[in-house]
Amino acid sequence: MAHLSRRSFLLSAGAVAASTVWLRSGLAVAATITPGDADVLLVIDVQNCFLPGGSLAVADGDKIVPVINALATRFHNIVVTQDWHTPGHVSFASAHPGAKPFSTTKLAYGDQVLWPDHCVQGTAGADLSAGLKLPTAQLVIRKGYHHEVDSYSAFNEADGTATGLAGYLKERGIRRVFAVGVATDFCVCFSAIDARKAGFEAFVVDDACRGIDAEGSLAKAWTAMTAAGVQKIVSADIA
Ligand code: VGL
Ligand code: ZN
Repeated sequence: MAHLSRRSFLLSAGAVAASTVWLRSGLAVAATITPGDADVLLVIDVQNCFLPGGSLAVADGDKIVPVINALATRFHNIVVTQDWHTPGHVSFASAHPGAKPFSTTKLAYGDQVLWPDHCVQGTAGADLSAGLKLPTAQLVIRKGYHHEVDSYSAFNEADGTATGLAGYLKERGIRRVFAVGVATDFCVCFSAIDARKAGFEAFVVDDACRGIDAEGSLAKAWTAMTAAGVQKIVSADIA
């Protein structure tokens, strides 16, 4: 024990939750998160439709692929999501005569942004990016497959229906969820907040995400995530 470094002392003291630890001296020291058996990397919607060239492309979405691949080597548990819509899905503007993409409509469960057609089941656009290298991923969970209900969140559809992910993670003893992927302000945000609601600690690895950022949606998402207790970290915080 005499040779414990300051970092491992802090880790063993259980003091490390995020990227910085403040010592009583007022000094801030960088701390690292070392993923263990109770941690999962949740890789959200890194699908062709959301990457440059796709029908609902997120700017620089491709830049996160190598960051996620590197993070994946650190995690014992990895779950991947796919947005997985029926043809003519209720979230598509094309399903609402006269409606423009990125407009909003009211559905039974609340406000719904109407998107360009994207991530239709079984199409190349719905495939995970070919650059994503996640050989150790344990589960692929699909969402948004109910024709009349959208699902930004990996945990709950827009009408509240559970996807089963919370039960899966709990049965596997997972306590902390590290969310990455696209879009920060939609599927990552809703998933991270629902992770908190389901009782998990939730982290968003900011440099492993990109947002759509329509009309201030990215700033709004961070306000909501912070209020829900979601912690913003960067990939360098994980080793
Ligand atoms: C998403 C809009 C529509 C996302 C999915 O993955 O963030 N955004 N469907
Ligand atoms: Zn979608």
